[in-house]
Amino acid sequence: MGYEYFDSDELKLLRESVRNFAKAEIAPLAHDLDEKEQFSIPLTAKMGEMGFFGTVVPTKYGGQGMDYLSYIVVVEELARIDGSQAATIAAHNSLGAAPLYYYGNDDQKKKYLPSLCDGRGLWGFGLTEPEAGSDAQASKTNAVWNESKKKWILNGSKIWITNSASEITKGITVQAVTGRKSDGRPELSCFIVEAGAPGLTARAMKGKMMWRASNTGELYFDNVEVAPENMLGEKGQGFKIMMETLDNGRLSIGAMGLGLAKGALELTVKYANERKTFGQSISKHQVVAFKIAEMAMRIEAAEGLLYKACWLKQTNRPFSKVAAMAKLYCSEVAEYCAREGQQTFGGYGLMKEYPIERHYRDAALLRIGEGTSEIQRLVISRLVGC
Ligand code: COS
Repeated sequence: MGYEYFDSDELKLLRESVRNFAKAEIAPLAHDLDEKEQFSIPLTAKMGEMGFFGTVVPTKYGGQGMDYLSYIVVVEELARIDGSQAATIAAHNSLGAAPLYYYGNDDQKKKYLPSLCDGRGLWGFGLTEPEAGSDAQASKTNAVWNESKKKWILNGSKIWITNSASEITKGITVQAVTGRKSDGRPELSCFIVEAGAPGLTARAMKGKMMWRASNTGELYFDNVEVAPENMLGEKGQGFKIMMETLDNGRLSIGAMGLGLAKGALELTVKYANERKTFGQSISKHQVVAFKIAEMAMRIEAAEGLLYKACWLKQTNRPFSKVAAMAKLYCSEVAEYCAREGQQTFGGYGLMKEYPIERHYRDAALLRIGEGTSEIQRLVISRLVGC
C-alpha cells in the first residue's frame, strides 16, 4: 500500500476547512489570548462545533470517527496559526480521550467519551510529577486499597498537565504506584479521577513563555477516593498504557511542529516579498532566498517523516521508532523555521504584534514537552539496537 491517500480529496477538503476556520476564528484572537494568558472556553466550544474533539473516537461514543492522518492534519492546520489552540486539541485527543477509548471497558467509554467529543469537556493525562518527568516510572503518587471503604485512596501530585485545571475539565487519567514488583520496581496503575472529586485540588499554572492560551494544571491528591471500577486497564498495566499513549501523542506533537514550521514559512515568504532593502524585495537577496529555501526543504522532509509515521500507525505496523523520529525532527524544524523567520523579520520579529514572535516562543515547548528531544533520541537508539 502506498502513501497516495495523503492527498485524497477528503483530506484536502478537511485541511481547507480547518485552515479557513483557524484564519477566521483563531487568528484574530491569538495575540490577545496570548498576551492575557487566557484559556478561552467559547473558542474551545467553537472548535468542538467544528468536530476537532473526539476525532478518532468512533461515532457510537459520540466521536468523529476520523482516521489518524485526518486528526494529525487538524492539529497541523491549527498549529500553523496558533500553538495554544493546537495544544488544547492535541492534548485532549491524544492524551485525554485516547487512553479512555483504547484501554477503557465499554462502561467507561459510554460514561466518559460522549462528554469529551463536543468541545464542552476536557480530559487531562496525569503522568508527570515534580520529581518524575523524563524518568516516568519514578512516580510518587500512590494509590492504596482501603478494604473497609472498598476504594482506592490516592495521594500525591502532578504537574504541567494540559487541560487539567479549566472550568470545563471533566477529569484526569492518573498514573499511581499500587505496589512493588518482584524485582523491586514500582507497580504502576492508571485511574480515572473525575474533576471535583473531594481531596483533588487543580490549579492553573501561570507565567508560561509559550502556549499561553492553553490550560496547564498542577494537581494535588489528598486522600482522593476512587472506586474500583475507575481503574483504567488492569492493575499494574499503568506504565504500558502511559507509554503507548505517548507513542500516539508524539504524532500530534510532530503535527504541532510541522504546522508551526509551515506557518512560519508562510509569514516569512510574505514579509520577504513585501519588505524592500537596497532597492528590491529582500526575497531577491540571495541570503534571504536561501534561508527560505532551506526552511521549505526541511519542512518537506519533516512532513514525509510524520506522514509515514501516521501511515505505519494507521496500517497497524510498528510505528514507535518513526513516531519518536517525527516528534524530534518536526520540533527541530519548527524551532529552525521560527528562528530563521524571526531573523528575516529583523526588529519586527521581536515585536509581539507579529505572529512570528509567538511562533518563536511556542516552538520551545516542542523539544521539551511530551518527552524531551533527549528522550526521543534514547527511544530511537534503543529501537535501533543500542
Ligand atoms: N510501549 C509499551 N510498553 C513500553 C513502552 C512503549 N512505548 N516503553 C516502555 N514500555 C514497557 C517496557 O516494555 C517495560 O515493560 P516490562 O516492565 O514488562 O519489562 C516497561 O515499560 C519499562 O520499560 P523501560 O525499562 O524501557 O522504562 P524506562 O524506565 O527505562 O523508561 C522511557 C523508558 C525513558 C522511554 C520513559 O520513561 C519515557 O518515555 N520517559 C519520558 C516521559 C515523557 O514523555 N513525559 C512527558 C509527558 S508530558 S505528556
